[in-house]
Amino acid sequence: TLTPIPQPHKKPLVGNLYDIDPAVPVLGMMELARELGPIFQLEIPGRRTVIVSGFELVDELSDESRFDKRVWRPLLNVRSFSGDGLFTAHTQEANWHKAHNILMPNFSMRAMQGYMPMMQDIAEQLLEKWERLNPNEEIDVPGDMTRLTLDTIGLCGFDYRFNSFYREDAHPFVQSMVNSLGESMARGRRLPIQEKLMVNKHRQFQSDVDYMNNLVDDLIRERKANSNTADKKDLLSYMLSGIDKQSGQGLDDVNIRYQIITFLIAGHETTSGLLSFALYFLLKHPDVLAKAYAEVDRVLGPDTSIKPTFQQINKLRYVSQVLNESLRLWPTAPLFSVYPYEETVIADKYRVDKDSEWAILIPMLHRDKSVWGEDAEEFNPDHFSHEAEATRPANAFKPFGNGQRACIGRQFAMQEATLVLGQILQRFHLIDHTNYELKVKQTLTLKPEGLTMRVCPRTDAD
Ligand code: MNH
Repeated sequence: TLTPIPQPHKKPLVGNLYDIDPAVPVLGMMELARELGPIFQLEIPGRRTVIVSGFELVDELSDESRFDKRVWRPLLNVRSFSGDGLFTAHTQEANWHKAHNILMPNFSMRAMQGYMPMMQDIAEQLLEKWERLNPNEEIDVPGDMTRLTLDTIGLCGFDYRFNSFYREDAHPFVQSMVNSLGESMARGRRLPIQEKLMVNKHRQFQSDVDYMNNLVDDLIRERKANSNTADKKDLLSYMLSGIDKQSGQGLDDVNIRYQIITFLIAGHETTSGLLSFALYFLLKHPDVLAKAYAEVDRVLGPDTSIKPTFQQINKLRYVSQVLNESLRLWPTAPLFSVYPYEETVIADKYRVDKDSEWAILIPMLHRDKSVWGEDAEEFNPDHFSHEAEATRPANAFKPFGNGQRACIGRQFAMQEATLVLGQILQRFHLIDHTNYELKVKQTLTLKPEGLTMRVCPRTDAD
């Protein structure tokens, strides 16, 4: 027998529009999930969204024979500047398959080894900046992490240097990207009548999109004009020369532009948030920090003049547990959406039709006590110990999404984050000089807003 899905009381005309703080919808959804349980729905005129966070339900929705990724409202808005790039393409679009097949080899183990020198190059810039700070200067953690991750994907992906560590303000590309992502999110909440009145917002949006397109089109043009294209082992060279064996076709220039914008967006905000949350948790958990220091000292040793190797980074098992545990409590891409190929029923009682939006609320999935235990709300990297990993069911940990539409950059992000976090710990004491209180900021992704810290060289204090 079918059961109705819990829903907060609906108001006339606006439905549940005001049940959630538009500045941080994920926090509002988390609150509602705590109140209403593992499944609930929200309605605003013309739109119904079912929000699922219980493990059993998510497990069923992860069945790829029945469900596919939905490019839902927020992503459809982003699509106006990332087009049919991998992230915002529908699975049925020819370009998704083509690009997926062409780009997968760029994320193999071997490819990861190839990115190491470039990742080290950018990490070095961050470390040198921090080493040169005066004792009382504070670090804007999300700011520097965004510099790091943007510059890393720029260099590894397109041999482009944003040189963010040589700028006070964000690179104009980041500004345009943040603006246009913000506007995309805002559009998801406006009523059609409100949307018509947003002339200035629309003009600004267009100018931001034009700026991004121009920068990227220049990159493509320059690379094509350059004869030694084939020597470069970055994403762009694969995009330009790769042939999909299945269709026998390559990617066209417009699609390549969308892919580059996609990788610049998908490839840096999330990893930057991950590193910021990880540093936040380390600042607040001295016991965990001590264990991480011990591992880094054992694996990397004290000599900071030697760059960590690929093999060493893979040995930083506890550091990667810290990162996974950060992604568990604050998965920086907190939602993804699915639809059923055919109308169906889940858990034998909830109807899933093809038109409503179904979203997986990852932060609450990751706090499901039936999987993670009574201490699910606590930060403890032992949630990712060998033993815990061996017994945890599949689909309980989904910070990178699901199945064939899961994150293509997962290993890239983890390698980058482990490298830089390992090196930060090798060199610095971390100081929570403001006694920071967590405030989560949501754009397309999550970040600890206003997190600052101080560092001092470990050699001085030990
Ligand atoms: Mn990433 C898809 C999270 C780092 C490039 N990424 C996804 C999805 C999640 C996600 C969740 C699935 C979204 C959906 O189902 O709608 N990604 C992350 C997180 C990090 C991350 C939490 C870092 C931490 N992502 C990266 C990096 C890159 C990247 C780094 C590039 C180098 N991600 C992508 C692309 C997709 C994606 C491209 C779309 C893949 C596809 O659908 O084919």
